[in-house]
Amino acid sequence: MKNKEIADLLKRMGTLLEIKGENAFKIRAYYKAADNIAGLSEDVAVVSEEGRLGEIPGIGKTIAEKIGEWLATGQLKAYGKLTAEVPETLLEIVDIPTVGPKKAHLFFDKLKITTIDQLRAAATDGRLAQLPGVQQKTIDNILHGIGVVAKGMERINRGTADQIASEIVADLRQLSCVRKIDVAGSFRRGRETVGDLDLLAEATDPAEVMRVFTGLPTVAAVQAHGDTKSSVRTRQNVQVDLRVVDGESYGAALLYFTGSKYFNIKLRQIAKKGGMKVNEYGIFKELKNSERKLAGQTEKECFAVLGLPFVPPELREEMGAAELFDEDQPRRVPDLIEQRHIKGEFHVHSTYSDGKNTIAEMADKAKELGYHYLAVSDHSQALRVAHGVVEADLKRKRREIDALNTKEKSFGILMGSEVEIDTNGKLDYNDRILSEFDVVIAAIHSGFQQTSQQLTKRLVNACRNKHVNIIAHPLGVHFGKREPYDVDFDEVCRAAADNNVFLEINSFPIRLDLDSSHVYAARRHGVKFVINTDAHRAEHMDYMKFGISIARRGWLGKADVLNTRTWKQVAAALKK
Ligand code: DGT
Ligand code: CA
Ligand code: CA
Repeated sequence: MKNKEIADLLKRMGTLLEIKGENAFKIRAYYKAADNIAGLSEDVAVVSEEGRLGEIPGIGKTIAEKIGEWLATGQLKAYGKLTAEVPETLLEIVDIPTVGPKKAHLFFDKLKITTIDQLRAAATDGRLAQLPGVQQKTIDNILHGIGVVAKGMERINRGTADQIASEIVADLRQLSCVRKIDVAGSFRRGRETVGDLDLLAEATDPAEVMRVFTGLPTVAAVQAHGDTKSSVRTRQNVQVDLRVVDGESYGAALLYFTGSKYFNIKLRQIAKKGGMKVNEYGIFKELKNSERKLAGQTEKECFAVLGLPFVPPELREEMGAAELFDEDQPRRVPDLIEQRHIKGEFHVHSTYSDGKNTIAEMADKAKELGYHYLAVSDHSQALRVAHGVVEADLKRKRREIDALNTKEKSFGILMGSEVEIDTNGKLDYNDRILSEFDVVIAAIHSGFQQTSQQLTKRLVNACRNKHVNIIAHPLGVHFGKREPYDVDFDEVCRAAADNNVFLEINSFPIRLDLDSSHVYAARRHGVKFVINTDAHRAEHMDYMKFGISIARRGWLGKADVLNTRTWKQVAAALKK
């Protein structure tokens, strides 16, 4: 389906028109059309072919023609004309935190700024400061934002990495000469962001694998093309390395290329003490004038000959791994949480706020995933941009949930809410309303610029409210836009643990918040966790796997996570 591509194109047009300073009607038309196509369950190509584009709300004749042109030719003349006037690089400027289309228009209109470099220059040489309404604080925020964006471009988020890796792996798996293929590196260790992708394969015809790999449609440039090793850059500008090795060495190579570097060094030290040597070909016993291979085929036997327990990839980091190998008192390898333990989740949205699917549709997806329960937690009233639910609509939502539940025996829909914590730490619904939800999630969506003390106080206040069960995305991370808040995390953890509040691991790929290092730290404070997806569409519930990776990297077992329990156990665990 081309829906997403078309929606993106229309949204880009809307933004560029806004920067150009077109009239508001025209701009809104593009945004609205983009939104409605993104939310369409049908293939827009089919709708277009059947001449039904006009039936989609917000799509008039002009936009319908443009969609038709793009579907037929893969191009849009109007877009080419527009970007000749307002270059596409302006879209990068709009994406800088605190900038947006209005400021981009101002900078473009008054200073002819079209690139991030030009904006940085104008911010530092004093030209921005001369524009109307631009304060020093605005300029500081923009410079900080440019730094965050630059950092975000160095690494890719896990969602993007997952998409690229699964496509390439699926393509290569189809070759009959490929016997095994795995993604190694930081991706296999479950990291929240990935520098590049490292693939490893066993194949009877390595040259054929290299030929197909370097010729994949997603490849934009081939950086190296060897007999058993190649590197490419994809169209999204992500580097992917692929190595083909013998079956005899597959386990050793997987171990080596999974890393981390720190972990590999540790293994080498341990091997050395036992008169052994580790490299990507195997584990060897060092003899007087020769060496003997002890293991290499599987990772498991490599660990075994080193006298070590199998260490799951997520734990092969500096954080924690040193303790696993402590000589006097090695820490036991924990039983980590697994995806199959998840019995439901608490943070998904429906059409009651800014979700694209109805409660019933979200519930169907949850059942498909084998869940026993699902809390539908829409935004609260103050979050207007996300159509927060006003009090009158809460009754309607409750009735709808009750009606759906009477038809079910083994699945329960819960009435939740994602309630705004305002800039003073007050919640957006009063206690009477809050007491009527089955589960209450508190969250911050505004006032990110506050001081560390203020932000800490807001989170702590929310924990102390007698109805709050969960703090959503506790550190406000937004990939490429916002770094974690600078809060007193220890204090937040204490407040959560003391008030029986669960900290969320938000699995949405641009959030991944808490991240694994904060999970690891919070667990030591006795904090309990919940893994949610923050789904705004049914298919977003598949993001659960990203949250599981973070939980595993943070050393969490099944018992540390609320949504591994049955609903009955959950109800008891939520009592404050
Ligand atoms: P990334 O790509 O920055 O997210 O992180 P990694 O861990 O995937 O790092 P990468 O792609 O440079 O290398 C993949 C693995 O290969 C790494 O985790 C361990 C192994 N490796 C790479 N270079 C070295 C090295 O110089 N020494 C050792 N012992 N291992 C290495
Ligand atoms: Ca890598
Ligand atoms: Ca690499």
